[in-house]
This record gives sequence, C-alpha cells and structure tokens, in this order.
Amino acid sequence: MKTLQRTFTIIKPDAVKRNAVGDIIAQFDKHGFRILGMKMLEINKQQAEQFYAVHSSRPFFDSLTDFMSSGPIVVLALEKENAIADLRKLMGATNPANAEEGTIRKKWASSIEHNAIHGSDAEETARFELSFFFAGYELAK
Ligand code: FUP
Repeated sequence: MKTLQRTFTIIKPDAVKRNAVGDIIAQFDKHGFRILGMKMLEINKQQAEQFYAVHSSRPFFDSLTDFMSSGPIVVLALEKENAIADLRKLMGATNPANAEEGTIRKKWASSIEHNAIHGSDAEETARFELSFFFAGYELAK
C-alpha cells in the first residue's frame, strides 16, 4: 500500500522578490507533489523567531529571522509518497554553492541565508510547521 506523507515548504522572501513563485510551484507539480494548502503572507520578527526557535542559539539566528520577516513569503502544505525526503532532494543543499544541477536552490538561491526555499526535515518538524501556518480546515481533503 502506498503511504502518503505531508510536508511543509516556504518560498522565502528572496525568491518571492525574484518572481520565482510560479517556477517553484511548477516544480512541485512536475515532481508529483499535491498542493493541500497555499497562501502568501508576511511574518514579523517575533513569528520568525518562534518558527526558527530550534536555531535560537546559532550565530545566524538574528540575521535569518530579519530576512524571513523582510517581505512576503508563500507557504504550502504538500503531499506525496516520501514527501519530506523528496522535497529536500528537489530543494538542493542549504548552501547553493553545493546544490546540484536541477535543484530549486541551484536555480534561485543566492547565498546560504538567501536560499529561496525551506522544507521540513522530519515528520515531527513537518507536523509542527504545518500547524504553525495552517489550520486543519485550510487543507484540502
Ligand atoms: P535547511 O534545512 O537546508 O533549510 O538548513 P538548516 O536547517 O541547516 O538551516 C536553516 C536555515 O538557516 C537555512 F535555510 C538558512 C539559514 N542558515 C544560515 O543563514 N547560515 C548557516 O550557516 C546555516 C543556515
């Protein structure tokens, strides 16, 4: 039996500014992700700090949360088999200098911080991140 898995992604402020939203969503379609929910919004510094709380002791935390609250983002709930690992593969390495050809970060990221896209890294983080941005009624059945 096929087991569907959900994951969560953010098209970050740099990618929205560069008009990459359409291209990135087309990549999700092409790679078999079903969109369960999607919206554009802006988060403030405090919300960015809550979302990235696991990184609060890292040296890049202040700069990262400034960046993530610097402009509109697009958040999506995605579903497919093996969604979490497959999305991470499609995103490419955190640092675009190490990202493989054909990945979203290779095409759109300009630095390790301005790296175009976020994707959940495990089932537990996917659950936390989906519930951070979406109420249950906002997701397709
Ligand atoms: P990823 O899961 O690929 O998004 O990467 P991490 O969870 O390691 O990092 C989360 C975010 O912190 C990255 F997307 C960008 C930012 N970051 C930096 O700005 N500098 C670093 O050295 C590492 C990460």
